[in-house]
Amino acid sequence: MSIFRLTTIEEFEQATERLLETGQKVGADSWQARVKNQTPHCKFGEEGICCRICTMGPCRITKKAPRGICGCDAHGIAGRNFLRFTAGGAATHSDHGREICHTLHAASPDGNYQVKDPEKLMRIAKEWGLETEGKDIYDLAHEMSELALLEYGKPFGVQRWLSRAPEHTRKLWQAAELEPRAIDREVSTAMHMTHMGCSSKPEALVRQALRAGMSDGWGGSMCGTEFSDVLFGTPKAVDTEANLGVMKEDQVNIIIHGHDPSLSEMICEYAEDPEMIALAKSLGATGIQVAGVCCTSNEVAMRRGVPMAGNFLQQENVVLTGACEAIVVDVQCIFPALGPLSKCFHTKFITTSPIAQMPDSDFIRFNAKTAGENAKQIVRMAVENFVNRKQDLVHIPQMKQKATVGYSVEAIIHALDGVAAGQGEALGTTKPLLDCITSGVLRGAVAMVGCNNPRVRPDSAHIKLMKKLIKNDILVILSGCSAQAAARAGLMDKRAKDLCGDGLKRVCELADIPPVLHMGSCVDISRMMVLASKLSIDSGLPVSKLPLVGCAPEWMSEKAVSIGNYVVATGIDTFLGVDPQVSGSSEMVYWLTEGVRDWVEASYTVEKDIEKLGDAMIARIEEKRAALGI
Ligand code: MSK
Repeated sequence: MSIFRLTTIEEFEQATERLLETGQKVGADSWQARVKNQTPHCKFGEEGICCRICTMGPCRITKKAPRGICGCDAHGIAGRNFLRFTAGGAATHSDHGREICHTLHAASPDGNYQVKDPEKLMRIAKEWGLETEGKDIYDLAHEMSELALLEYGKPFGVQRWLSRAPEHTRKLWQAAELEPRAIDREVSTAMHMTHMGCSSKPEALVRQALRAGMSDGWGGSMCGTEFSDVLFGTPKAVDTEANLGVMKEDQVNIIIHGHDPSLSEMICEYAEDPEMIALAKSLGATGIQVAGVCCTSNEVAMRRGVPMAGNFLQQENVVLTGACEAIVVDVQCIFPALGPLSKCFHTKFITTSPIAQMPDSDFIRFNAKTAGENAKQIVRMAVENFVNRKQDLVHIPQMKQKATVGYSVEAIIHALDGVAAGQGEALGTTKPLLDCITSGVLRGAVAMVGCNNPRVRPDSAHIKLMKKLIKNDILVILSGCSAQAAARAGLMDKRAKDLCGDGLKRVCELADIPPVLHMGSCVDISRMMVLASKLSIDSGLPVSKLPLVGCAPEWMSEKAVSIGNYVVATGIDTFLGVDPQVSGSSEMVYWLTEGVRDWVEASYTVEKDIEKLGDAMIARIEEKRAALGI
């Protein structure tokens, strides 16, 4: 049996240093260099008190100039910026969800996409009150996709998915006017409210920020997750590997990066095509290796066990290995820097979506109808590029860890013996998990999500917190780049149970799970909302009373703020390691860290000292336990 140990942050950094040396040889730019050039950052921007909403400005708030030209103060400016930031994130996730609905609409028995989880489709259809008896599964898929697409623009009513939430939560939402109406409407309302001469009252801006976030997590993202499962299969536990060492020196390496599984699923299919493998062999490679970066990686790792090369701040590293034949991207979190960087190597930088078009890339427009042809063209392009590799630039850090991933809500319930689960009609019960929590075997759970951010030593906060939490018998569920940090370090190896407290270790052994569970990509935080709701319904306790908190220690994107807002709005206290750029307004700080608690029984905590952030989460979990008398 091989000896297990975690990969350290220092080892991550040494590998990066070595890759940056290659970069220097070929004159490549790097995010590390750009961070230096951009530091110090603009203080007004950091504090959220620069207004660029009309051309009378930009206006910046200082002691001498406490109001912008229109008279808006720091609170209104920071509030409007925060709401616009949220709207950007909600729009992005929700548009991803919309694309998935369109892919579902294009599904057919003999087309590019099939329905891989018909039971889940039936379950959702029943939830939505549709007659399923005797209906052709593809007719049902098309009907469901049309209904889902209507959720984006319906003139009346609130999101269908809200019916999944516990009654108590729904009442809070209703009372606080947080129920999202049409998904697109909440983004439009956010943009309207923040137009010059509209809202400047922090309370109103924060309320809409929560509602726009809700239209993402309980709207667009939920469409994205649920219908991706229908199309590509609901994840179940699967073994994979993580870190740059998953790339292979003797194979064609195709890196898929972005978020939408419609593209990556097809690339994976065609990379296994015997014709493509034969072509690769004829050109001197032994095969084709597909590996992922960011959330595209999470999607295909969860469903197919495709290895994970790295997370957000590793995206340049995959090119710097000199062994990347193509980096194929769809949408979101893609550095435009990949264009010029790829030009320093033989790498093809292939963009595929009209939403994310970048200079110095080969644009192969991908769509559901032509997906097969597009994917084949991309895979061929990568394979044919193998001969252009410059051998003297090739260096793949021999560093990887085993990981078991694929923990959808269904898979978690199944692993913890909550009966049915799997792919069946009913979700099963979370009672076994609740029993572990009530008895104190598990103290609680933390949902850790989010990105990397150069403001934090990459992945150090994620890994430090995870180690601390599992040692304290707290189960950690993960998504996005946070999940990849865990996998790269080795925390998703089942042997990481030895780093846990006795209680969690026992649960890991009995359920045969790793101590940190990969729930998917950033849209899949909707899975966490479903799980929290299920725990609340099964226990009869409000979500806010469960010993459960959220955390984003290294977040950076607009999507992360939208996520944070719907997690808080669902009643889950959320801990941030990076400031949300509102510190220039004491009123905004108040509303986010205290005021919203009156509406949703939860709020934000911001703490940049990671040790203290971990302590604060554990303390909050213990407080909740004490309040329940457990
Ligand atoms: S990819 S949003 S860096 S988690 Fe979803 Fe990672 Fe954050 Fe992008």
